[in-house]
Amino acid sequence: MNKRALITGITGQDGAYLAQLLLSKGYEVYGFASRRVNQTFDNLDYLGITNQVQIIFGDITDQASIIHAIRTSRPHEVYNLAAMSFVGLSWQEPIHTAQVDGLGPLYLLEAIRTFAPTAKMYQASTSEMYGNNWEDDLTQNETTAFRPRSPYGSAKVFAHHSTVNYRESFDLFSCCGILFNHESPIRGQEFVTRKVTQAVAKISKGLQDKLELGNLDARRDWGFAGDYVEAMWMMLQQDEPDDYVIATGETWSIKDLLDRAFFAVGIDDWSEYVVQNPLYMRPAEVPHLKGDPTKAKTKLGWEPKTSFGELIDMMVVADVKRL
Ligand code: NAP
Ligand code: G4F
Repeated sequence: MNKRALITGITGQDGAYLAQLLLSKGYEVYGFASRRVNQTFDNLDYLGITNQVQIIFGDITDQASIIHAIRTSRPHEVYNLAAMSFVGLSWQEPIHTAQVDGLGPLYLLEAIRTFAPTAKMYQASTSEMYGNNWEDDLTQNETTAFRPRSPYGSAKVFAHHSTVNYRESFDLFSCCGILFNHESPIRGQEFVTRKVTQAVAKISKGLQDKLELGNLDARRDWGFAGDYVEAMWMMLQQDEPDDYVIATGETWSIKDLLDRAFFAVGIDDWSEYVVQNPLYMRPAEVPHLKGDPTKAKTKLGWEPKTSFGELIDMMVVADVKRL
């Protein structure tokens, strides 16, 4: 019998890569997706798997629709990837963010506890939960304190603790993956890597003059989404549920990102193209993220396969090809 998986947020970057991975392993894949007026499945289309997944419409803030999805799919594994995932927007939509990213996972946990108590559950936690603790811990691991700096980070901390709490209180097999930034050719266009690779592709073709950015000194630990969804799956194949940091262990600044992306199209000096715009500065910044994936390596046997340079090259090439 094939295993059944329910993925919330299947239309997003990670949802699409995870669906592709699970299909390749013979899973029956159900995707929980919010209905849109002009419905598109661009990321699933990009990976060529739209017709292989079964979509159940619903909203993570509507518990009735979650229950419907659980009862319809009868999942062995549930991956909760649904979120308002753009940190920058979370200051403008703090309540919506708290509802979707904080309360949403709790509705899901409660539905699993009631209607599918043997299902294994993955919660998409994030390095954004660490916030401003880099002065204490230059490298963050599973024991590093959370000091969120955004409504998004705060909501994710609530969801993280709820997931751990349901594991400890009700014996649910619920795991949190504390994933550091991960990107791909289907990364949302509002995130800095994709914003840069798209602009670089256009600049290289003479279709754009300037790229407006915010803080160029922030540092992130960037990996490839295709590698990171493997870690999600591995967590649910263990004998015991647990939480894991998934990261590369390297950190790069936005300036490093610009160096690499412009270099990919043969431009050595990007200074004439890039301008800073206060519009893209955040009310509170997370200045430095660098994860320590030792536990994932030791216990799951997981390691990132794609380097930072390979990742940015892959994204630039894909954006040039799209033009
Ligand atoms: P993404 O591309 O923004 O995808 C988010 C998904 O959530 C989309 O499919 C979106 O659907 C769905 N969604 C939003 N609001 C919803 C709602 N109310 N009900 C149901 N679905 C809803 O994000 P991602 O990069 O794939 O990230 C996946 C998860 O990992 C997110 O929880 C994110 O916070 C977390 N995470 C991401 C990273 C990263 O670097 N990518 C790192 C750590 C953690 P629509 O597009 O239809 O709204
Ligand atoms: O690409 P970003 O928007 O990603 P951010 O804020 O780190 O969040 C992403 O990673 C988290 C994991 O740590 C996820 F949980 C979250 O869902 C999301 O996937 O910004 C990265 C950095 C920030 O320091 C930001 O201030 O880039 C800086 N930046 C500078 N100029 C910019 C820009 N970010 C964006 N989006 N746009 C700019 O123009």
